Amino acid sequence: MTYMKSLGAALLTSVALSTAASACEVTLRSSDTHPDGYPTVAAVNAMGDMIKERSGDRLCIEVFHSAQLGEEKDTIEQTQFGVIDMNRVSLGPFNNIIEETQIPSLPYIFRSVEHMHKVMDGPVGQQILDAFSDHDLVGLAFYDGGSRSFYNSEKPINSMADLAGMKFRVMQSDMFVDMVSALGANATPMPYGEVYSSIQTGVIDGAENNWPSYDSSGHFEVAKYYTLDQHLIVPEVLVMSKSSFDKLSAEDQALVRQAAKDSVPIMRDLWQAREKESEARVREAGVEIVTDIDKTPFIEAMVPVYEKYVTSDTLKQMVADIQATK
Ligand code: GTR
Repeated sequence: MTYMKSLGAALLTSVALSTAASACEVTLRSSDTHPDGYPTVAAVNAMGDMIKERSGDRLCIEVFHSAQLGEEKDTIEQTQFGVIDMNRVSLGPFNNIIEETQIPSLPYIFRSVEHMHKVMDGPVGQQILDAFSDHDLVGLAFYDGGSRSFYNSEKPINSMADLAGMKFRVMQSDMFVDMVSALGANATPMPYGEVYSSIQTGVIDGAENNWPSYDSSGHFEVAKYYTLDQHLIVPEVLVMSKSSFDKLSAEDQALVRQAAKDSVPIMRDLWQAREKESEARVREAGVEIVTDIDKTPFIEAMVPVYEKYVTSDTLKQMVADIQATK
């Protein structure tokens, strides 16, 4: 009898558990190129916890980290098609598709990370989020991507002249190809996942990125010269597929939008901590870092890039608004 009772209880428990585990009515599949634990991945996971709790366990997010769903450019297309529900990406790979995203991706457009936060949290940021809706996407929130600088396997870069003729990988954005050319070097656009082996085999001399990516990608192992020229402060963005978004009730749409916004301060805190950790880790690994670099020639060299990409009145106004943001 006792045995039967406990068997029954065990069965009941296991039924309860499996119901709990499958309680999510909708699970949004979200893509990220970074490994588990990276601030962007952790922030979307935190957002997932929020929507699960706030929806009474109906709505969930599953983050596919480490480029499990593909490289950024491909996952963006799949998000537009509704094959992927959510995506956390840099604004860089959107540059060729949505022209407004080029503006916060312009070299040296932001004076500091604080300036970038002020702009992206304000009307210009909203204008960019709204621009996604013409491209089968819903812009939810911006995340941090620190500042990006050049690293290479050949030599320390102490001035712009040292870049002459070198070959760097850039994100798949025409504007970044022109940026590197304007600095006197050559650019090869390629997916993030191909960079390590391309540096290792000498196909390229180096690439450019922030501390956490330089660290987590292992690029510092094959490119040990890092120069803090900080040419880009490109925000990252969390988007949702319009077709997935349209399937949600108005109430759930509001819930998703709010949780995305609520994940931003979490992301910023994680980012700040991770930048320090990553810097310490790569310094410890013996990377040679050039911090004392005159950025003036770099900034001056960007004039033709601005002329080529800041063309319409709308884009010019966005640049003016950013520069006027204190
Ligand atoms: C990282 C960014 C990624 C990806 C990568 C790259 O800093 O977080 O989304 O864009 O750079 O260079 O491809």
